[in-house]
Amino acid sequence: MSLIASDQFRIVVGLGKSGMSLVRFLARQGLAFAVVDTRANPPELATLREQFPRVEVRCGELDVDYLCRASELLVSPGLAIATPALQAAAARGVKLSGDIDLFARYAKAPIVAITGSNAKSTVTTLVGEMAAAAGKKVAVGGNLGTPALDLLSDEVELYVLELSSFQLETTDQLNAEVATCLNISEDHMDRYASLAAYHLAKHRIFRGARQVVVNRDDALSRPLVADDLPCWWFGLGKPDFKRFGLLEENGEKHLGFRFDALLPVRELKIRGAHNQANALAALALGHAVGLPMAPMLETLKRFAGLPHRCQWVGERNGVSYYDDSKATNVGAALAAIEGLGADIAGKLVLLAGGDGKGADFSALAKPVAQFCRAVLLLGRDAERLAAALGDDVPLIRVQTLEEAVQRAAELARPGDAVLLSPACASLDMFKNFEERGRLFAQAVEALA
Ligand code: UMA
Ligand code: ADP
Repeated sequence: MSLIASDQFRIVVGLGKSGMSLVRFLARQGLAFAVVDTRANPPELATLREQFPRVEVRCGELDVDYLCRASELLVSPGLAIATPALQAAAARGVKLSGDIDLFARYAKAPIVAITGSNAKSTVTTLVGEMAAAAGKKVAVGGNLGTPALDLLSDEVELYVLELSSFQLETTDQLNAEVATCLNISEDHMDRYASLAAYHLAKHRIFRGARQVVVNRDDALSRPLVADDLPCWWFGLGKPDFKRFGLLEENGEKHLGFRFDALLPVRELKIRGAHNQANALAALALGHAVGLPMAPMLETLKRFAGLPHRCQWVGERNGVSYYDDSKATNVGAALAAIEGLGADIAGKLVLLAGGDGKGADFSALAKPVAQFCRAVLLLGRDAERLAAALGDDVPLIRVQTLEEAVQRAAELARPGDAVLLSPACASLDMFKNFEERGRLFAQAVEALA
């Protein structure tokens, strides 16, 4: 049989959440497609077979000749664009694309697009809640929650998307109304050859953007865009005409814009300097799409943060316990150690380790020495972490999270805080970061 590429035929690569949203979308549009996945039994296989029994599915190793039957491969974020079979198909003229690119082609309402190494979910949720408080019909999703294509609707007035570097790899033109890369620090170094390659993927978010929001305190967040593109800044320094920042009024620190104090930071429920930056970023994004200030500030006063992000989960014998299981990279753990460490009377007992994704942990050594009483190490990369942390602070190896919590409770003194902020992904020991956080909270609950 001759394998003729047809511009009518697409192949969805990957049958997880994104793949299934692609299937639903293509079926709705009446487009011809098939599905492949390298896994023998991808998670959505049963759902696909039940809901779309006529769609062809091939599982197992990717077959380049088969891929070349399509004019376009719609690649799930879990598979790197550098995968040899995908590159071989691309070399034979097949277009590589993804769900976000497709979303951008069909979305009719403006898009607020948010990426960054950390704070994406917090800022995305905040902007979504601000828009809803301002009375907009807003749809929020992407890497967080609902896959982007499932959000598409003619009713929607504003899309707020959290986008990962994985999703941006396959995104050609997003054409966001406003785009931001909140911050850049090392993450996913098991997928990217260098920080520069990761940075390049993230910055694809700015393609076709009409306005940008830039973090004044992180040079790597600054896009290469035309000088006359409207640009709003945020940062922990003083505000000015184009910049959201912090200012003192009546001896108190406030969120501010231009020359005005907007809200005392003590009225924020989310704590720490990094969360003040997040609040300012959300204000800048909301301002760019014309949200009024009053509902945005009301939202900031109400928002208590997302679970597993420096979340207070209990107190025992004068020691507070914080679940920061979402700290799956070094930058996030640094923010928690420095933010919480500076905020408490005592010291931190840190629980860290897991799948380090090839990261360099050395930046943790100094703040750990400054703020920690001890570190409990677990998971696959415990020894790599130990080597990076040195011997300024006692390092204790444990096998389970329960053991870590028990040892931490013995070591902590009143006024201290026990912080789960692993600087690593959870997948070597847990289903996901949520499960790791839940088990941590359960172990705290079980303490005498
Ligand atoms: N996989 C294969 N073979 C395939 C396809 C996938 O082995 O053919 C593996 C991948 O390597 C990966 C896993 O399967 O380990 C899942 O990949 P997927 O592309 O099927 O993932 P989805 O279920 O579609 O979920 C993805 C995002 N996951 C990833 O990018 C790994 C989800 O983000 C996102 O919520 C969802 O799309 C909807 O948009 C999760 C995530 O961990 C929360 N994201 C990373 C992060 O936040 O750090 C980027
Ligand atoms: P993401 O979706 O990018 O992973 P989250 O809002 O879920 O972002 O937060 C992930 C982790 O990053 C959490 O551990 C959180 O405490 C930490 N974090 C939140 N804001 C910041 C920030 N501005 N800089 C560094 N780390 C942050």
